[in-house]
Amino acid sequence: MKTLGNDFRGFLQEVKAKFPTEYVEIDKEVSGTYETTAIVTKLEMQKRTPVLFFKKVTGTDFPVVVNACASRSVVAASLGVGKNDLSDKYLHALNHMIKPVAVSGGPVQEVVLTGDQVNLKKLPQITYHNTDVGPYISGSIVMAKDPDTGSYNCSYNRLMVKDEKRLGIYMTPGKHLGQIYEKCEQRGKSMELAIVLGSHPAWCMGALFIGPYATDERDIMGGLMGRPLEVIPARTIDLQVPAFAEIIIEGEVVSFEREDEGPYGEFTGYSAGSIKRPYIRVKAITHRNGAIYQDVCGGPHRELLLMSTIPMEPSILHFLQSNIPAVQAVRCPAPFTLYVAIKKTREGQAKQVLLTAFAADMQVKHCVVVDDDIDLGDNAAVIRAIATRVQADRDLFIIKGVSHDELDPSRPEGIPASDKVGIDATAKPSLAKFAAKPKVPRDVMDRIKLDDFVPGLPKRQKD
Ligand SMILES: Cc1cc2nc3c(=O)[nH]c(=O)nc-3n(C[C@H](O)[C@H](O)[C@H](O)COP(=O)(O)O)c2cc1C
Ligand SMILES: [Mn+2]
Repeated sequence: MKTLGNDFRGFLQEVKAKFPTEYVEIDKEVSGTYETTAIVTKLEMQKRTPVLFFKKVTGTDFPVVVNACASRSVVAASLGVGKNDLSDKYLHALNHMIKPVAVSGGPVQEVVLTGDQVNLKKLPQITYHNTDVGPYISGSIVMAKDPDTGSYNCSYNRLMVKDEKRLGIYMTPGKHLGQIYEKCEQRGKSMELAIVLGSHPAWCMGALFIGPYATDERDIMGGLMGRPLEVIPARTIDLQVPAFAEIIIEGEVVSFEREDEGPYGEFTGYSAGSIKRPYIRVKAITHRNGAIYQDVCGGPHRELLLMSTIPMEPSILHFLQSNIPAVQAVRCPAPFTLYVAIKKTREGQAKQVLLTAFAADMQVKHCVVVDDDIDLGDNAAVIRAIATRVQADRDLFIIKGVSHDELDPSRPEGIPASDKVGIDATAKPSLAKFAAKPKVPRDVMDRIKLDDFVPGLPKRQKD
């Protein structure tokens, strides 16, 4: 099946045509200060997450799109599959990456603004929540290069609009962009960045791959699209940029300088305060004619959580399975939490899986391993496995003070580390030898017809 469009605007046109209930254009003027978030929040309260196209946002000429990746079926359709095949599609892309291709020109440079023409305040100024220090850009893919190997990295990093030409940036220490920045600082060089706005969902999902430092996420974007990402040289920095993006901000992170960044309402559902962090000097803004500004609502909203988990689950599954084939499935049910299902082949294997899971991504803080008779989508079933298959002294371990996301609000003051908890909730010594599960015999289930005994009852009853 084909992807929905080849770029952001092509995707939007096809969603509008093919999924009319998942796409809304809003004519009425809306403010970027809390109002777009209020609309997203009110719709989420009704379990609705359509793509929202705001035609007129106060103070800017750019229309704003939120929720491009807020529905699993729309993201799946954008990659040419049904929603149950999303994880398999991602795994396939990891095994069939496609490198970017240089093209001779692209619409993203139809308008080029440099020097005094650079003004971040002309872009939509979106403030999400009352704890945010001010407007942020949070729907952009940040691209940078390793200073030694030249290999590219892509990630999402919130950007605080400080003035016309400066952006604060939050790079989780230990994640790849932070590592590139550390290397650049050690060499006394600034780190050049291309900030990409208006990305096809395949680019978004590719950028959010969790895995080795050396993997170029653009190759996964290609794998997901089934065609290479087309790139052209940026105008003021030594980086390639996607030719068919909507807007590119070119800039550099200045070495050794720090300024306050935050507070900002985070994906954890908390606002962890303001910390001295690096900032970006913007050198150019380029964009398409009639460029569309892509936004992702900050904080624990549906789009951000889905964007994180859709790529995270197959990325971690890929890593675990390539080390331990007994691993069958994974799920990230909450921030910093991972469930893994295994078909256990020997004693001690679940603990080996736990140790490997902590190595898969530093954000894994609490990990539970269960047998594959447990449906990971059913939290109650996982909790029941913990209740009935775990003896804490035997099956639970804590590794104290391990590197972790500093946005964990429970971590000790000033220390970017957390205690990691592993729970082996598999049946011991094996599922086959564990206490029997009671069942009505198969032949009786087949023989008994409800209507013969309790006719006329409504099919479903409220609890
Ligand atoms: C909408 C959104 C916003 C994010 N904001 C940040 C951020 O501000 N800082 C950060 O370090 N990671 C942020 N992340 C998570 C990273 O983008 C993600 O962990 C990415 O895979 C890191 O790239 P890397 O594996 O190449 O280091 C965000 C993710 C999403 C979906
Ligand atoms: Mn990376």
